[in-house]
Amino acid sequence: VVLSERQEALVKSSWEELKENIPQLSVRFFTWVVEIAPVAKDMFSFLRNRDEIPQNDPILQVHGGKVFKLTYESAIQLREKGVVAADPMVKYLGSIHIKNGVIEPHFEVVKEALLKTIEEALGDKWSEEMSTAWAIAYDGLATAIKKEMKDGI
Ligand code: HEM
Ligand code: ISQ
Repeated sequence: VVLSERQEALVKSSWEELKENIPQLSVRFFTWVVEIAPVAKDMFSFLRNRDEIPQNDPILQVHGGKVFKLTYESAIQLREKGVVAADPMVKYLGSIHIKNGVIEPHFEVVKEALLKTIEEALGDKWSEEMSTAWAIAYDGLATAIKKEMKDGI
């Protein structure tokens, strides 16, 4: 088993809480990405040529929210099938990230930022075990996307 029932439950319960706050969460998520890897700023159209992370940019909020939601859905897939399927969404994400100049090492940056954002958002409800569960879900999704990036479209 890649993800235990208990780990899946931890991701599910925390997602229920996180999803109530996607706009703020997305802003924090991007803030962490830029803090960890300042060069990443120039990759995103809505961050380029700006001094600060925009607090009310709908694209930023939707894209940020999608990363959380897709990671959550990957936890369920990993629990059920042990692998994240190369569905049309994963294929699309492979091509969009290639186009935007994303390379493999960037995935570690986004992973770290995602985990920090979750830790900060959950406060007392956060645990090491929960963080590990999200990390496994993210790695499964990242592996699927990176494979599409490598294989090309
Ligand atoms: C765009 C998800 C990793 C950089 C997007 C979009 C989604 C997404 C949903 C929007 C696509 C669209 O509808 O146009 C994910 C997921 C990731 C991931 C689920 C990991 C599991 C990364 C990494 C980087 C990155 C590692 C590198 C820093 C970008 C950029 C865009 C993008 C530059 C285009 C944003 C723009 O419109 O300017 N990503 N992403 N992503 N992502 Fe990611
Ligand atoms: C990567 N791709 C899309 C959106 C994102 C938001 C925050 C951090 C990384 C991201």
